Amino acid sequence: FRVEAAEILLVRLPLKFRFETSFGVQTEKLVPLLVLHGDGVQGVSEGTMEAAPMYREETIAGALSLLREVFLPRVLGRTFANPEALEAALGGFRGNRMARAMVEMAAWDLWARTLGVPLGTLLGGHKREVEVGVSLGIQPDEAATVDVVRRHVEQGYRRIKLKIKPGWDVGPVRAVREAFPDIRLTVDANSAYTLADSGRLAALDAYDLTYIEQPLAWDDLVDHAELQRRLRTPLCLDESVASAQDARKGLALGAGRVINIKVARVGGHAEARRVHDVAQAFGAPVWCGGMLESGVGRAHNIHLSTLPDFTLPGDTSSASRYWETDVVNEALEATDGLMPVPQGPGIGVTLNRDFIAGRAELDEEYRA
Ligand code: OSB
Ligand code: MG
Repeated sequence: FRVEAAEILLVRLPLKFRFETSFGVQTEKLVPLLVLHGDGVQGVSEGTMEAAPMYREETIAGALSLLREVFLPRVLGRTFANPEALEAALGGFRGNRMARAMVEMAAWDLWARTLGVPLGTLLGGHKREVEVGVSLGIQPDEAATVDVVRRHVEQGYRRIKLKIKPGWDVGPVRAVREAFPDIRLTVDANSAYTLADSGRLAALDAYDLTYIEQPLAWDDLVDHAELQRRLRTPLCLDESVASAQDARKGLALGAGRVINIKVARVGGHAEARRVHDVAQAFGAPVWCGGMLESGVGRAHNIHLSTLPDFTLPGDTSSASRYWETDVVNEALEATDGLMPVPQGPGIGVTLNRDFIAGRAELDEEYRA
């Protein structure tokens, strides 16, 4: 495929719920989109970095500047045999995987549309629907937590993940477990603890959690391995895994027994598939994490989740939970905790150009 032109769009979407995590409170989402044009088709991707470097080190401003100055000039006007060849053209640069992933993921969509097949099929997946759960933010108190969990259990979500932080952990987990003895329950700390808190975290062993996600530092594997030795509950790595090599090191060290794969965090679909393959070789289950994506990133996540080792429910819940109006025309809605894989070519969704035009804070076009 040949990359003829590129568009960078930036849309601000109000979130339908207040999302509180150990990072702080989020009420809206800035969504950077990249469209690559070639051979009469277009491919689209979503950047999952945020305005400030809270989750990982990347930022929207940094990513857009890299796209304009470094990455797009290396792909515009060029022909690639496949998305891996494009990935290799950007492979000499360090870090900035979410920014590189914008180019790589748009290229996969473009390539799949060129071939007329769904992206999941091209990646090697077979599922027609994928199991999903929800990630629930920190609530004002335990009663509100039990309420919000009840609403989502009633909707059929197959796993409930509670955000925790020091001082907001054993209490809400105990309350939810007592109210729902049989649900698949997990917690996510987004790096809010240190090894000094291992006693507190070990107290969570009493609540039959499927895993504890990223309790320790975003760039750590060694302390996670020490913590895992002190806990019965499996640890799940999120922030700490930026590549298949990180996944290998983390699993070999015993830093965790489960991996949350976020496509953009690891640099795109090709690397995400390598992380999946490493985890599978270690016998470790993976699941697809979310970054409060619009329909574009959400559709990419659904397609990736069709690979066989995605055996735990992902974060890719219904788009209507997040947005009044999405940037894509198609609804991405789960029923009974099952999200259908959009079956058109590529990611199977199309941009709602009128809605985007009305809201775009940036709308730039680049040609070879
Ligand atoms: O750690 O999984 C995380 C959102 C922003 C940053 C980090 C995380 C999250 C989520 C959201 O948990 C999951 C979703 O998309 O619903
Ligand atoms: Mg997480």
